[in-house]
Amino acid sequence: MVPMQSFREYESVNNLLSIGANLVHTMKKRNDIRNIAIIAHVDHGKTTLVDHMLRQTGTFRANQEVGTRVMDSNELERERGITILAKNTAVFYKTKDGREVKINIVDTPGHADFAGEVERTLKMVDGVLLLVDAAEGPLPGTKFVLKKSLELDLQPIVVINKIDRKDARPHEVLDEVFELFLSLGASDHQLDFPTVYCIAKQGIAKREVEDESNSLGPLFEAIVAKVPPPPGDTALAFKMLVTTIDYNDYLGRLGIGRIFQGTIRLGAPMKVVHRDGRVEDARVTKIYSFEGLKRIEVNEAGAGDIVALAGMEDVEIGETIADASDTEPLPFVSIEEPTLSMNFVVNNSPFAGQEGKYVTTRNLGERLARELRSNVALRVELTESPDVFKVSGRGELHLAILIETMRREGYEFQVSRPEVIYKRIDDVLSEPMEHVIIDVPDEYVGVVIENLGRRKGEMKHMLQFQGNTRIEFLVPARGLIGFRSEFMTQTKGTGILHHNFHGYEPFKGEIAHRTRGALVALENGVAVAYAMWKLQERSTFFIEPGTRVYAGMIVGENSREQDMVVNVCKTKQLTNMRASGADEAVRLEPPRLLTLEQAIEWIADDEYVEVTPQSIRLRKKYIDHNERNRMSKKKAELVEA
Ligand SMILES: Nc1nc2c(ncn2[C@@H]2O[C@H](COP(=O)(O)OP(=O)(O)OP(=O)(O)O)[C@@H](O)[C@H]2O)c(=O)[nH]1
Ligand SMILES: [Mg+2]
Repeated sequence: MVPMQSFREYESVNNLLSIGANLVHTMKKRNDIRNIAIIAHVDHGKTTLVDHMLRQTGTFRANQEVGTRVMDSNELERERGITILAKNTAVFYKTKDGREVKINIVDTPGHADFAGEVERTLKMVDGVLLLVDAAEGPLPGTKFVLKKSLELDLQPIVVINKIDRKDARPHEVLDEVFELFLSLGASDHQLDFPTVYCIAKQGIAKREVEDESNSLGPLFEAIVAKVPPPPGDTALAFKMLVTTIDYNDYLGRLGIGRIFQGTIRLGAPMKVVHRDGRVEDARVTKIYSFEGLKRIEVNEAGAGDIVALAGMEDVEIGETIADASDTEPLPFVSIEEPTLSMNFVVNNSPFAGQEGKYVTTRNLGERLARELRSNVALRVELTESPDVFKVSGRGELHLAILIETMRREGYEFQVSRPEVIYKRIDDVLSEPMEHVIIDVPDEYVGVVIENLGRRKGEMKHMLQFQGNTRIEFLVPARGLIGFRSEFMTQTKGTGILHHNFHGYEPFKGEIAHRTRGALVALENGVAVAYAMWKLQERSTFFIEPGTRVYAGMIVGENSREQDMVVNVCKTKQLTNMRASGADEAVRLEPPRLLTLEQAIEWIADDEYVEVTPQSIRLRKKYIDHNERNRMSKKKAELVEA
C-alpha cells in the first residue's frame, strides 16, 4: 500500500512537456493520480471490470473469498443485478516503468433511469472508460453517456468488452463506436481515442484482439498514459466540488468530491458555498481517501484527489467547500429534467397503519426531503392537498426503486399512475420521447411493430442479421408504460429492449392505456378459494385465497373493459367446506401476483397502488362503491360536456 504522504507529492507537467507550452506552464498536475469514470449502456460489464481492477491491484488478501460485482453493494442492486448508484473506489497501480499511480474510479449505472448518477459524477474525473459489448455494439445508453462525457471534453478510452462471447464482432463494433463519435460531433482529438479489448469477467485486457494477455495490465497502462493527470495546484486556496453525499452513523453527512485546488487539513475551518449563494462556516472533522472498498482516514489531502469530508452537515450535491480567502463557487453540471411523475399519497386505505412504521404526512414529507439531498435527478412538489406529494423522476424504475427502498425502511403510502411530464415548447404542447432499440427473432417483428404502432411509435431503422432483426423506434415515453411486460410475453422472452430519453416532441395524440377493467372486492373479509373459483372464468386474480381484502380493493383483472365488483369472500353454503384457504375441491388457476413495477404500470387514473413493508395492494381511489359510481358518472358528464 502506498503511504498517504504521497498525496503531497506532485509533479508539474511543465517538467515533462516541452518548454513551448506556455498555457500549461502555470498549471500544476498531479501525475501520481488519474481520475476516471466507467460508463456504458446497461449490463456491458462495468462493475465486473471494477472487480478485476480491484483484485489485480492487491485490494483483497491472497486467499480472501470475494464475490462478484462487489461495488453493487446495496440490497436492491444485488437483488436486481444492476447498478443503481454511482460509487467511488480507488486502486494503486504500479506502472511498467515502476511508478505508483493512484487511480480513482467511479463505477456508474448504465440503466437510463439512473443517468442522473452519471451526469453528477462526471465532474470528478478527467477521463472515461467507455465500455461497449463486443456483440451488442453501441446502444442508446452508450450514446447518452458518451454525449455527456464529450460535452465535458473528458478523454475517452474505448473498451470493447466481452470479446469472449461467441457472437462477438469486436472490429465491427469498433467501427460502430467510431461512427457514434462522429455522429455526436466529436473533435479530431476526441476521435483519436485509444482502444482496449477486454474480457472483464476474466480480468483480461489487450491492445489488439490477437494479443496474448492474462491481466488488465494493458488497460491500466492506457489509463496512465492517455488520461490526463488532474490539475492539482496544492498551493492555491482550497476548493472542492461535492458530487456525492453519503451518511455515516457516527459522523453524519459526508461530502464526497474532487479537490480542484489547494490542500485540506484536519480541523481546518472552511466555508460551505451553497447554491443559493449563502456561505456557511464549517470545520473538517474527518478526511477520508478511497482505497479499494475502504475509506482510509488521512490528515490531509491535496488537489487532484477525490476525498470524503465530514463536518459539513448542510452541504448538498453541487456545492463548493472552499477556503475563506476564495469562496467563488465551482461550476456544477446541469442535470437533465425529470420526465415522469407520480403522486405519493398518505395511506388512507382501511388497512392504513397496520403494517408500516412510518405512515403520517410528516413521515412521508421528511423522507422525501431527505431523498432530494442525494437523488439529484428527483423532484418533489407539494400539491393542493397536504397528503399528496408529486414526485418526479427520470423513469418508472427510478421511482420504483425509491418506492421499494422506502417500503423496506418501514414506510407505508400509496402511489398513483405515472404520468409523463409535458412541456410547452414555442407554445406547442410537447412530450418526452424515447429512443427504443429492439432485438427480436424475425418471426416477432410483426407483432412488435404493431404494438409500438398502437403506442404511437415511429419506426426509424430496421436491420436484419442471422435470423434476428434490430428495429429502432422513437416512441412517446407514455407509450412505453406497460410495454416491457407485453413485449416479453409477445416475444416469449426472446426479445431484448433498450430505451433512452431522446428529447421533447409535439404531442402525438391519445394512446389507449388498459383494455381491461378491474375486479373490485365488494366487502371486507378474507378471499375464499370457492368464491374465486366461481369467478375465474371471467377474470385473472392478483391475490391468493386467504388474502385479506377490503371493499374497493382491486383483486384482479376483468376480461372485459368495465370494472366488475365481485364478492371474493363468499363461502359455499350448505356444505361443510372450509371457509378460507386453499381448498382441494376447487382447482384455481395460479394468480398473477404483480410486482411493484407491474402494479404501477397496470393501474389507471382512478386507482392507487398501496405500498407497505409487507404488501403491495391495488385499490380504487374511491373505495365506496356508490361514491365511485357517482364520481365516474360525473367524469363522463364532464368529458361529454
Ligand atoms: N461473456 C462475458 N460476460 C461478461 C463480461 N463482463 C461482464 N459480463 C457479464 O455481463 C453481465 C453484466 O455485468 P455487470 O458488470 O453487472 O454490468 P454493468 O455494466 O455494471 O451493469 P449496470 O451497472 O447495471 O449497467 C454479468 O452477467 C457479467 O457476468 C465478459 O467479459 N464476458
Ligand atoms: Mg454495474
